[in-house]
Amino acid sequence: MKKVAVILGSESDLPVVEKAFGVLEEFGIPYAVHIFSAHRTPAEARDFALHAAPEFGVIICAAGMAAHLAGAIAANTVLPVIGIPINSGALGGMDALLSTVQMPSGVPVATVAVDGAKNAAYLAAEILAVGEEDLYWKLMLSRGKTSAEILEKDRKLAAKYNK
Ligand code: RP5
Repeated sequence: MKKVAVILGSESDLPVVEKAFGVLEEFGIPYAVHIFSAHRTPAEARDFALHAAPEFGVIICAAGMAAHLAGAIAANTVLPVIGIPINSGALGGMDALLSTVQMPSGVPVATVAVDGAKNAAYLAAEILAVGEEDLYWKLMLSRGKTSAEILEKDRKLAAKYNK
């Protein structure tokens, strides 16, 4: 299976991004983690994007504030890029959200919610599952488990309150 690359704009993004690692591990997806910055290490970020294929199948980029990392990576690869806008500044993540999501036509970044690290990992898994039947069924089972858990909570709440 191809690996997922997880790139942080700064080490300060790690506490949020770590939540993605657990999801990738749950589904047995190999991954590698790096810190590259669109502004502080632009040459290294570009070089990584240029050489990410064929080892990697999806690239997750997390950045806050003027969050250009996902766009800068997407500019240099046609691998799918998922952006996680990080809430790390005075504007509560709205700055990073708009910087990440508003890409020009032809260079997409699939942007998840502010601090949405888990969904970035789930989306990466779904992209890889297109060519990995085992992974596809692991994701299906996980969805079924989540539904069953919610239905059980509904049953308990209904038994307690709905007289
Ligand atoms: C962004 O600026 C990083 O992704 C981080 O979210 C934010 C602040 O970075 P540090 O100043 O904490 O390194 O580039």
